[in-house]
Amino acid sequence: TPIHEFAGDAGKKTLWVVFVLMIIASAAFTALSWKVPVSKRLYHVITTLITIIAALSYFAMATGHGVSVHKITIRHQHDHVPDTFEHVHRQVFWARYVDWSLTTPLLILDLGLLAGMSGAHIFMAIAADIIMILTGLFAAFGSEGTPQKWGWYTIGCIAYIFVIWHLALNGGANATAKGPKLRTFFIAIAGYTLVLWTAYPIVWGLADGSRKVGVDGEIIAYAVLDVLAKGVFGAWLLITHANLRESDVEL
Ligand code: RET
Repeated sequence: TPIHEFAGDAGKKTLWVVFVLMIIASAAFTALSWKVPVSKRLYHVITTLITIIAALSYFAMATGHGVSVHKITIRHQHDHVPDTFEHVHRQVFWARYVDWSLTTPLLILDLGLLAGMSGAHIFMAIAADIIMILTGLFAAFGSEGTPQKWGWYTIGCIAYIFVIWHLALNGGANATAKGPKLRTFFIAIAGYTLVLWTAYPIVWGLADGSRKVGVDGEIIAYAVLDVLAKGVFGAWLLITHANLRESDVEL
């Protein structure tokens, strides 16, 4: 009989709570956009789209649609006795990867525009980011015990380093050119982003990757990160932008 690793009550409740929080954030960001002229609303539009996509993804996960059951067979090798097999059925929330493949490029766009990065640099960071998320998806569905599972994960981590590289070097240099106020803000919000984003592959490694953390633990950890990386990030960006002329984008 397989071991079942499924969401319990705590996990299911958490998914609904985050769905509601993302709806509230989307409404609040929309209301904030009405306080600035249309020409200054680009960050509002991008950031609201981020929380709307997250709300949809959380709705899919909470209703049981954005999830599939991954059947894992673990082979235990022994001396002198035949191999034994352990079967695990674990929920994998693929909706997260749909969410991340859309929202992380939008978050990079927010940061790239804020810093005043060139189109080419923003695009390179987004390209690396999409590779990071897609390889994470392949890793999540890769068979247990196969080298390619952690291989995909490793490629994802390398892609992540490229994302950081572009944002830190090119973003940092451009933000500096825009003046000390913008530089200080960019360093603060990009540093905040760096800390939060780096927690995702760690959670992935402990939960999806090595299955040391159960499904509820995984849901709760990502829930906290998502609220901070999308909701709190968005509020911080939009409120600061309203009072920081150097953050204006002309497009
Ligand atoms: C994966 C696994 C492969 C290696 C790496 C990962 C990084 C994921 C990140 C996700 C960020 C998500 C955010 C969501 C919305 O707020 C795909 C877990 C490096 C950085 C910010």
